[in-house]
Amino acid sequence: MGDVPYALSGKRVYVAGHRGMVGSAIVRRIAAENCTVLQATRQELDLTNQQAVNAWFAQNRPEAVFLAAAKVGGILANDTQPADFLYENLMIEANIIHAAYLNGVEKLVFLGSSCIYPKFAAQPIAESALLEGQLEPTNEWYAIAKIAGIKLCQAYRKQHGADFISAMPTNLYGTGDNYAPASSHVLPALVRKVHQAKAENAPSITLWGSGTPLREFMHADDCADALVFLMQHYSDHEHVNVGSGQEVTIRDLALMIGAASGYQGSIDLDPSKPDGTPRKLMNSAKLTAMGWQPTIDLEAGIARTVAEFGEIAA
Ligand code: GFB
Repeated sequence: MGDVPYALSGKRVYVAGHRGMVGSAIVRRIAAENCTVLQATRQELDLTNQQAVNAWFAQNRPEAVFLAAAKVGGILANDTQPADFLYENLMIEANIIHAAYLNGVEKLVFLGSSCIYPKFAAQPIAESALLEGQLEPTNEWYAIAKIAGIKLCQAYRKQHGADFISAMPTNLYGTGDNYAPASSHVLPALVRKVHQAKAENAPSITLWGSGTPLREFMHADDCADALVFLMQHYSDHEHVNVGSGQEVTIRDLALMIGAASGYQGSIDLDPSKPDGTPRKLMNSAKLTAMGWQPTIDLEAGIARTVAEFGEIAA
């Protein structure tokens, strides 16, 4: 473990957002790194409270930080709670990044999202597409907050020499995901819809929108592995895309989930719900050129997720 540019071994590592899907995957992943994992629940530390964050950092003295705490949600939650998505995410990232600087954190990885890119960016989307065009309106609030997070990392690097980097994952799913219908992302939403339709012998499930948008999916365990890899190996100004290259239409995703669940019903559409961006496949060549690859393909990840939801729902 000592042969990487920034080894976690022996370090005090704070995982902000450790109860979330990505944060919990990071905690599982770094169990193998011989480090001390620091975490604080929402009751113990309100990340939107600057004083509380500063006091926690001063007391706990983390050396490395994974900034995976955020207000997240699917297309409908983003579209209907713009103030929460903008305010909470700006506060969380500004408080943590500034406290990390004040307390001499050696390395910080900030987690963003592929929605930071323009709605009609050239595909696959390279890191250089940032700020080249208009954002997708359903999630521009979240996107603006995440762009500000990238810029905070760059600014503290430029002004103070802080080793703060940013990773932009594609659409994620996995263990510990949110399955609440009104706020979840599409993959867990469809796992739940198919499960229910099968249990009730319903003839069909209903997709929001047209079913034609394309999305790229990655399992949270792969994402956590990439984030640890970047913390260990990457130190530069520009953010890094974290994608799988596995892109499907929403309709095909529903068919894959149906097949994995043994559900034979048909697909209806609800055009009153938004489609969002038509396509957001990321170009992850920068990451793969460093020597990192995902290991969980979409079919295997869906099978695992369907099985996990079956246990939750039982
Ligand atoms: O995953 P999702 O909610 O978010 O939706 P985005 C992806 C696509 O799936 C959209 C369609 O075209 C939805 O209309 N869809 C079909 C559904 N049925 C459903 C359903 O039952 N539930 C949901 N949620 N979608 C999010 C951003 O965008 O992506 C966030 O809002 C974040 O900010 C995240 O960036 C990664 O992929 O459109």
